[in-house]
Amino acid sequence: MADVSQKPMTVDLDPVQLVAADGTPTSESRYGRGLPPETLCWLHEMMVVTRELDTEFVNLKRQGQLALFASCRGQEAAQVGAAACLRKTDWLFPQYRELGAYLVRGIPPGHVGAAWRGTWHGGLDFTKKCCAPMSIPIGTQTLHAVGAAMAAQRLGEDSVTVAFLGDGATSEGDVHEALNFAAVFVAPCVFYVQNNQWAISVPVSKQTAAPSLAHKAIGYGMPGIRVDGNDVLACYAVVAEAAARARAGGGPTLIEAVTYRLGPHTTSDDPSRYRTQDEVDRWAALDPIPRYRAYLQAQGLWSERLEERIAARAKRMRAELRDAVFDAPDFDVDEVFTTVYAEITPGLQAQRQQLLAELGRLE
Ligand SMILES: Cc1ncc(C[n+]2csc(CCOP(=O)(O)OP(=O)(O)O)c2C)c(N)n1
Ligand SMILES: [Mg+2]
Repeated sequence: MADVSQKPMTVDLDPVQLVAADGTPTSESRYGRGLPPETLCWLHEMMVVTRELDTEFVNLKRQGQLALFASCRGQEAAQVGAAACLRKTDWLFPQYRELGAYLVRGIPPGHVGAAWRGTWHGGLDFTKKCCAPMSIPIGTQTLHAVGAAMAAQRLGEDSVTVAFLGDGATSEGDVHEALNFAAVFVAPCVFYVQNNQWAISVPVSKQTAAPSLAHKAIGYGMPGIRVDGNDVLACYAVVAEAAARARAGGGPTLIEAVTYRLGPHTTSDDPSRYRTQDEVDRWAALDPIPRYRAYLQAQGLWSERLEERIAARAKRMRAELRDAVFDAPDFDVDEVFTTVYAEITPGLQAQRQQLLAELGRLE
């Protein structure tokens, strides 16, 4: 067994916070805020662009152009901060709500649109940017992240993997297996739980009897840490620390980013049926974007010109997304069969023949 006496066995319930809700720096001294000014401004840009595109995705769904969309409104800091501190060669294993992380990775919004439009590849293009396709089956991506981390370890690479999961996902058996494997095999993997307080209509209080989701780390023998998920600098710092530990052979970390899903679960959901407007208003007052803008202002880094440049970029990207979705070609249904294995299996070939016959397309 691993030498458990060396493992940190406590988790602080107070989330790490570097910037308070009013935009002033906190007294937190374990983590630095000293990023270069251009990085500090870029974090703001990525959060604003994420929110703007998120709104465009919702509009496109309302226009019948997408099958569904899961908004990340309110979680921009948690996603942008976590993705921004990583190397481009570190693999991301998202759930499905991680628009901010995809954009930081440089995944074209049109590719995300293709996934939500329900075309066959469902985000397969993401892999070109070291990002796994979205995982609709909750928690399964954590096993993939651990497997990929163990592969990197065996190949002698120094990349890390980051599994994005939700508070609800922590109740899945798959996530237990992933956490245990990662800890026992010292896998270079970061588990990044965005605790947005809800799993569809189930509150986080119904997910665990532990003091917090981060406390589960103790049972697995890995560090657990809570971070203010609406504070982009805190998320950046905490994930950077965990990634550095993993890269140096120190094994996995379980991070709980405490945040809130300001929108519905998906475009098919009506959250007013299970949560109060009071609650939403309380969290809306903690919105990560105005908070960080106030911080940049106080640091002398914010200007009208910066905001205009960001707004222009967001407008351009919204137009690009609309064009990509409206001009998307219809995919050939045959690709459902021809892209699964290098050589099609007899069972799939039979199904393919049947479908092509029904479509009158058999040569
Ligand atoms: C294995 C599995 N079980 C159930 C579902 C149905 N389902 C879809 S989303 C969801 C809630 C997930 O909540 P959470 O992990 O907190 O992520 P969030 O949606 O809040 O980002 C559930 C249960 C699913 N997709 N996969
Ligand atoms: Mg959730």
